[in-house]
Amino acid sequence: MSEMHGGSTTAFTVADFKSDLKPIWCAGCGDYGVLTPFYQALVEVQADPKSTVIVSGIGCSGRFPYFCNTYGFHGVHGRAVPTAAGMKIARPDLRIIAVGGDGDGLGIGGGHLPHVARKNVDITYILIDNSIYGLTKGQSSPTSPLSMKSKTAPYAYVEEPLNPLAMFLAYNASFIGRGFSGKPKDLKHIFTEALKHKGFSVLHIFSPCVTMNQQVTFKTMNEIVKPLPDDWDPTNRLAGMEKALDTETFWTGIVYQDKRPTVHDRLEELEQRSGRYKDLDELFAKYK
Ligand SMILES: Cc1ncc(C[n+]2csc(CCOP(=O)(O)OP(=O)(O)O)c2C)c(N)n1
Ligand code: SF4
Ligand SMILES: [Mg+2]
Repeated sequence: MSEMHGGSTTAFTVADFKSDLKPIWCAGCGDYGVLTPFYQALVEVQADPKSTVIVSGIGCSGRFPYFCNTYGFHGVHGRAVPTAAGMKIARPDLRIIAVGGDGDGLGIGGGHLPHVARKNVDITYILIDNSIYGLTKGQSSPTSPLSMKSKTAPYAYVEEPLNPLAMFLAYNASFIGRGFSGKPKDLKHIFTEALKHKGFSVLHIFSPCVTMNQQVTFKTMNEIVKPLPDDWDPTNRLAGMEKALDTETFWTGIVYQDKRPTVHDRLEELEQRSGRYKDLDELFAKYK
């Protein structure tokens, strides 16, 4: 907790965001490299733990809320994003962050993303991608590369992987970042900017599973991941799509940002313009 000194409040530190529970991920799991810069970004934006909620789906990555000293909601598989969006609609005063895996967010939960993106609900979504179902011990996921072996594809995976970055650009999410848990400094910056963004910020984070996936590893990711050039223009969506479709290099950084009204802004504007039914009792009375 931050301390009061003569009426002034000291800043929140990383210690304020760490819960008493130590992460129980396998030694070397990429998710540690996501959690640490995530704490640091919460410090950067001085998120108030008392008005911050972390919502997760099911998976190893879904354990995130346990390790954060904020409010938390460990929901059901594939429903982190709609749960977070619903929370934001009900409580726009809260900072809501959704976290989940590639199976959670792109498999069972994949249908929710375009709608939260087009509504531009003011939440942040961290998609932690290890190209495998980690928690359930190694089934192929929607981002497992073609030919990758797994518990469910003992000879070779015969399906094409999804391209989350290209999907988020096609959905026109208003903030899109990509990062790698092997580059925590870059991740801290990406998380910080995403948390500052007003609207739907979505982050695709490569985070190798060292236990269940011997084919998408820190070594293979290190070889293919590269930061976007310094003069990158994040307002150019078409250029972002070109980078997203690059199969030789996985470009990381803030790929795209569009500062546009959120669904709340638009509803407020509509309410003011129409001047109607500010008083709900008045509306209900019409139907008595
Ligand atoms: C409705 C439903 N279907 C299936 C499961 C089983 N299940 C739990 S986690 C999971 C996949 C986890 O993979 P991912 O989302 O990539 O997270 P990771 O463990 O890799 O972080 C599955 C299939 C479930 N809990 N609920
Ligand atoms: S199974 Fe994989 S994703 Fe899950 S904790 Fe272990 S290394 Fe991490
Ligand atoms: Mg996974």
